[in-house]
Amino acid sequence: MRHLLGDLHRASVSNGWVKWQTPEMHPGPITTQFHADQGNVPSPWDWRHPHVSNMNWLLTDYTHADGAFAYVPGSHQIGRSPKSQEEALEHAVALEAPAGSLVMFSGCLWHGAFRKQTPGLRVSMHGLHCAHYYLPQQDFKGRIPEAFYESSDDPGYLRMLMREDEPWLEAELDGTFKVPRTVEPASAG
Ligand SMILES: O=C(O)CCC(=O)C(=O)O
Ligand SMILES: [Fe+2]
Repeated sequence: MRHLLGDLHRASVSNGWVKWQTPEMHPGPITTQFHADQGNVPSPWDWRHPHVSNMNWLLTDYTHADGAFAYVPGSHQIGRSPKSQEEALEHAVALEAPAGSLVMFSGCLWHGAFRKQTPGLRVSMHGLHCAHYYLPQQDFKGRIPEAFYESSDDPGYLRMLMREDEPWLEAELDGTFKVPRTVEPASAG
């Protein structure tokens, strides 16, 4: 994540994905539609400096038939989202990897998932991280129990991910109003 986003970055969202056999009524070869995770940022993007980056921790084996992550090699350098599903599907490949693998990718990469043709579950944990200037999807600050930090091998890094070192968006800190002002309050003289 430091390589992709720089030393200072934040956790945006952390969630678990559970997929089961794709029902016959679902059309086409794809379940998760092709997208880039920073697709809500206007393009063109500087692919050398992604706004977000993702990690998928695979808890079951990924094969094409098991509904693997699908991605377009080299698409992270195009600098925009796919214009259509077909544009991405034409060049998409399956990411096949055993359970326990950690898949890391830039927010510029075009990706989705192939339909799951087999019974059973596909299970993964996804952790989207974002640049320090980007609004995270979840507000972790002040919500993580201290014991969690104490049990971490790298509590400083975890605190940074959770924005514990960031002073903004607090109405008050040490009795002082923290929101930046353009006009001095009357009481200041
Ligand atoms: O595995 C999938 O279904 C897609 C994952 C994805 O889009 C993501 O983690 O951002
Ligand atoms: Fe995604």
